[in-house]
Amino acid sequence: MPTPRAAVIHDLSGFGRCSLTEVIPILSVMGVQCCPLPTAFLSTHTGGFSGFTFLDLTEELPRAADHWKSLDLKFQAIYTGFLGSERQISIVADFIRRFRGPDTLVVVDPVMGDDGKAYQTYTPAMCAGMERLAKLADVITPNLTEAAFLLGRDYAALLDGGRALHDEAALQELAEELSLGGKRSVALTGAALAPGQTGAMCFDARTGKAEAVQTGFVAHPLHGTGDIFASVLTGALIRGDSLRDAAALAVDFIHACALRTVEQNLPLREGVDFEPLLGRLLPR
Ligand code: PXL
Repeated sequence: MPTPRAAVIHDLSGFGRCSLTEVIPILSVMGVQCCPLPTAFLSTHTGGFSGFTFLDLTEELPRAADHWKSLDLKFQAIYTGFLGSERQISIVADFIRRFRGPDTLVVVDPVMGDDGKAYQTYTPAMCAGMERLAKLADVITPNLTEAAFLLGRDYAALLDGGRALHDEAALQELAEELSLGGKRSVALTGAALAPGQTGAMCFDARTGKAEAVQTGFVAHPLHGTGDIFASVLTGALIRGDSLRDAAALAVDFIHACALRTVEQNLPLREGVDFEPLLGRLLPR
């Protein structure tokens, strides 16, 4: 079988593991050729660092897309993440429309924020645009903050003062609501069925069912775990895993990476120490 190919639209942050520095090794080890379209180059990610540089690559994206079209490139998957400007929303939407084939899997990770707040470089207009972009997806992977933004709800109200956090039925309902009436699958991250756990609530548009996958919660603010989740999920979906199995692989992998990061007392803003564990994702 030819090696499957994924176009990945995400930023390249030089230090502090996240986005393309996670997506490329993860997809590669899972047997997927990763073709990156960087949305911006940053010296570090924007969480926990100040003074980072930010090179907006908006102008480059349509030029690169035109070149790829002239080469008639085909992709088994298109996976989009952190965007660098409001204008990139329509550019990325165009990319999806131009390159989506009948069997192309479109994963939109609606990267916008965490802990109820938008990331430093995200404006309200970009967040509104992300909601439109996510309508093109087969699968979305929001965290709870991004779920609130996508639904236009207040984060605190969405969590119902914390009650919704450990309520399986409420999380199932939320994932289903995010599916827009079953039009897209949803892997809602940061969904915990009980204290001391974390994981994802998955609504599978193919089966119409919502099911949680859980692992132990490592109680530290770790960076870049959402990008690892979406990368492992995309790699596993490309090789034919179900949404539930793909999400289970992703949460177990992140749990193992988080544990070794915390055990070694590594600086949390540098992201999880995932490289030594990449072998766990090798095709079985
Ligand atoms: O992990 C999400 C992410 C991706 N890219 C950049 C970020 C963040 C989160 O802070 O700053 C540049």
